[in-house]
Amino acid sequence: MFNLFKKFCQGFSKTKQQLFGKLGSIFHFDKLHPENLEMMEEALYAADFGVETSEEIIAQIRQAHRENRNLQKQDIIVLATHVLQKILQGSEGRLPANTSHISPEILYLVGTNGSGKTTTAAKCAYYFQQQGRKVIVGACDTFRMAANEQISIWSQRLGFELVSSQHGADATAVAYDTYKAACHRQKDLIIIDTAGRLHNKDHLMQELVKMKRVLHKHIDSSCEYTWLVVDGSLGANAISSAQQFHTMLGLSGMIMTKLDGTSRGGALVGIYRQLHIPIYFLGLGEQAEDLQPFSSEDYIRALWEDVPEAGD
Ligand SMILES: Nc1nc2c(ncn2[C@@H]2O[C@H](COP(=O)(O)OP(=O)(O)OP(=O)(O)O)[C@@H](O)[C@H]2O)c(=O)[nH]1
Ligand SMILES: [Mg+2]
Repeated sequence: MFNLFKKFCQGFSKTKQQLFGKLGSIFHFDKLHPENLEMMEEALYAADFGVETSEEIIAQIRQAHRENRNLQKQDIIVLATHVLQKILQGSEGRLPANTSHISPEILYLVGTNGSGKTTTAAKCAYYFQQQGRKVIVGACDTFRMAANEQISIWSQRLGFELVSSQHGADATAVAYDTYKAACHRQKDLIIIDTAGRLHNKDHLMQELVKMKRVLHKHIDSSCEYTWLVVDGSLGANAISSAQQFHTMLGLSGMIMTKLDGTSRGGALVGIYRQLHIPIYFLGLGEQAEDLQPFSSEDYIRALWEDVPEAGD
């Protein structure tokens, strides 16, 4: 658990540096200077928390300052933490163990080009195999030339089974073949990697609708998950595209990737606030083990607490 928290801290270090830098500047000799709160507000905007959340945090600080002229940094952190906890209530997605025995579960990973779907499909396969699940992956990005090779390298490296076809094949047919293979080989979790697409390209979105419709005839709806893989470094810019994916496909979850190395780690709050779709995992690096189950508590602490020393 502690290692997980450390990972969160490392992942969000850029966002945190930004917040802490400004938190220091609103104090002068341990006294809060309310006129400097604008700087703090700017830091919240820059970290991409969004207007509503940033304003809410600043309003809470102003109110608390009116009631107590002796506010300390720790008090500010507690206030911000409370605001974020309230917003992120219900945001943690948890995939239940598949005990239904009705059908294998299916997890569609969808999203815009380059958001991290293929890497995340591999990381998810690895994660769920470690959990004792019997996983098979469908290489349903038949559009991009190098897609098959990319996922097959991951499959060899991490030891998960893969169903693929040639470049240009019908993606739905590959998904169906994966389902058939899952039934034959008694797999209980199918992960479908899909080609990247822009949310406003209707014919490409329809391809996903068709894939889900065909598989839906065979897989119980309680076993279907459609997760949007969002590039977290895009910040709030990802919101409108996410909304469109949700309208077309009925998303049941999200994974935010590339949150390591971005200073826009607050975007997660803005995106959740807008969409209210549970977040299952965060991508905090390019390696298999860099997929972390989302914990709102660890996320908030990682933004506001000191980074533990390496080796702790
Ligand atoms: N730093 C970092 N890089 C990531 C993460 N997830 C994915 N990447 C990198 O992002 C790039 C794109 O990842 P892919 O998995 O190929 O993305 P994709 O959505 O499958 O791309 P398309 O299939 O072309 O739409 C790769 O270089 C990945 O290594 C992450 O959590 N952190
Ligand atoms: Mg891909």
